Amino acid sequence: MPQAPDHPRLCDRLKSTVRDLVALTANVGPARLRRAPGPDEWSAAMVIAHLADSEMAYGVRLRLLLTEPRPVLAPFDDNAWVERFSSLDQDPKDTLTRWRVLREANVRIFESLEDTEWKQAGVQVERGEQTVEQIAVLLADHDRNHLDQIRRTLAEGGRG
Ligand code: NI
Repeated sequence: MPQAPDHPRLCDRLKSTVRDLVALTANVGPARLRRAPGPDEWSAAMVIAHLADSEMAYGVRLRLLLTEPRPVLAPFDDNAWVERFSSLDQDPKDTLTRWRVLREANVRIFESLEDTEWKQAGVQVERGEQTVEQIAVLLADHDRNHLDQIRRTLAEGGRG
């Protein structure tokens, strides 16, 4: 069995990735954030929108897990969400602010949890059982993957 995650460390990871993304995009203008590296690839702005919308969806799951017995956790089509919603914010920095605020609210919930609450589970239609703890680990890993993606995208995007 994998080792149980260290909860305070997990909460620190969830806080640090937001700071890292703010730093990573601090000197990057909106046009460059919106530039996709290729025809079927996400721009940095689209990835940030994906992070913000995922935070909202996982925030709902988290709240259901903590207030209902074995809730059903509905899946969502992340590509369709990015296509439909990612261009609606005026400035990608507004999207980043949205992610930060949603993340801070979710971290406050994670930091408030009793040991037993971390183990509360629901059923994700596509993946089977999912616990509060798994959602926290998933978010932290998801952050890391998408921050790497943004780092690569901005490096490839080069000047301008
Ligand atoms: Ni993703």
